[in-house]
Amino acid sequence: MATTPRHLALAAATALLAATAPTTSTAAPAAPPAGSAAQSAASPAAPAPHIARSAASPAAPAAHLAQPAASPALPGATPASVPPTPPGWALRWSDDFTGPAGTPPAANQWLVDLGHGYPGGPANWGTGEVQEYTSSPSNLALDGTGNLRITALRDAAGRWTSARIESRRADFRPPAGGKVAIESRIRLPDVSGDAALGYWPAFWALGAPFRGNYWNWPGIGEFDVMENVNGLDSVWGVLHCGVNPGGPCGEANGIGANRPCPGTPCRSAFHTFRFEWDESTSPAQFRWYVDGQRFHSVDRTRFDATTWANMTSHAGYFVLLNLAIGGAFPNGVAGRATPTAATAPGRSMLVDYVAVWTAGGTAAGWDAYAEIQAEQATARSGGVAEPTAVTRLKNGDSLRFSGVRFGSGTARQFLARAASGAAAGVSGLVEVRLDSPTATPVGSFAIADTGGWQSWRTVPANITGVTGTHDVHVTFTSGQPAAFVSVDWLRFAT
Ligand SMILES: [Ca+2]
Repeated sequence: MATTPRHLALAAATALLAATAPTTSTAAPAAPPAGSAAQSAASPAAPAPHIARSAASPAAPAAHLAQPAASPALPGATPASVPPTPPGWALRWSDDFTGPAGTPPAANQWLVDLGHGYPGGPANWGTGEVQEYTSSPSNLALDGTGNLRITALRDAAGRWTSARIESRRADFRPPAGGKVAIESRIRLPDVSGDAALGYWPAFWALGAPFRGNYWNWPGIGEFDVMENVNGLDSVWGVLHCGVNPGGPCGEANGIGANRPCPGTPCRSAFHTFRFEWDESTSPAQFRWYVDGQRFHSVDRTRFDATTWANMTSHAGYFVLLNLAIGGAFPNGVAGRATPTAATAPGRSMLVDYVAVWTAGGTAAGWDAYAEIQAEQATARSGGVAEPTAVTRLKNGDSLRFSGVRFGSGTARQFLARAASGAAAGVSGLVEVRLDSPTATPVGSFAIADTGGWQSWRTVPANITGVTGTHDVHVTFTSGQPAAFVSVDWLRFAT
């Protein structure tokens, strides 16, 4: 996406015309008209919170659930799913957007941005875009066939609404010496010509320190995996970094490249957009792909050490999906203000999946003393893998975590965040074993009903001292066949 506090950089307004024709190889978002800065000063705060948990929005009426036919799949809305993880890679996070038509994206995966900016952040999301983001199912909903649908709408008064979501997780980065891939399969809004003026769909990522600050852009880094404006058959990949204006990323444009979508126009079919941050190469490299074809890359050698550290040495990145209307980028490419009276409302961006994988690295495995997420187990037998936990574990089930590093300290305690909605009389043991699922447990705790499957508590257990690196097997033992525990995460302590 474009950027954020960019619009406050008055000096950058002169760069507006730098973003021109869609064939310009480095045309990325340009600065908005200087007038937007005045708007920002005049509207210091919006009345409503701008980020809300999607769970906080009103639930869709039950009627929505019973009427998937009311949301017919759009042309090209071929159901698909997160592709299999290739050898050497590990799936770190994903959402397939599976669920009933009209329902919101999973609240435990996504934050829903609302209004015209973050609380205390720049107006118009820093880009000059004009729409209001909402959590209304008419703007933001699953389509019932495995896609997220974001739709731009215009009311009778000419006001635009749309939607923007961002991942709760903000730790997407390569393991030391490895690489991370951030990928989504998207069908862009099916609109072109004058009817498309102002449409600005994007799939992108921002550095974790941006969340809650909102004024440290672009130093914290921004990877625009896919941007598209005005219905053109073009995908832009852009890196933003350093300072604004100017700096090593040439802000506010950033370092970008663009090309048409392979085979079919971006707006006519699903295409796969992928970004890789590769620390296994020398120099390290950022790469952009569409349908597996690389169209942009940026090497670490372009940056001074401080700029590189500022965008790569934090906790990682969170991903965003949005459909903006108007703003600096579409204006700059169109050479005029957008949207116009000819812009057609009601067109949707369809997102089949978002997935993040990592590969390689010297830090494979787990730090025993950090939270080890149950759903990321190297192997699982039984239970149900959900986005943030493994649920409904029962007697005989197990989880394996390969390469848990205890280091030189001696771990003497095991802790797990667990919940149980087991019936009266049902209980079981959560056991830790090293290097074999049948080894004698080094420790365990018993658990029964905690008050429900969502009533989480952190349960400690003493273990015999452990050092070094081991495969940790967590096994579940009960005298009853019913599920007795769900596990969110586990960790060790000295
Ligand atoms: Ca899907």
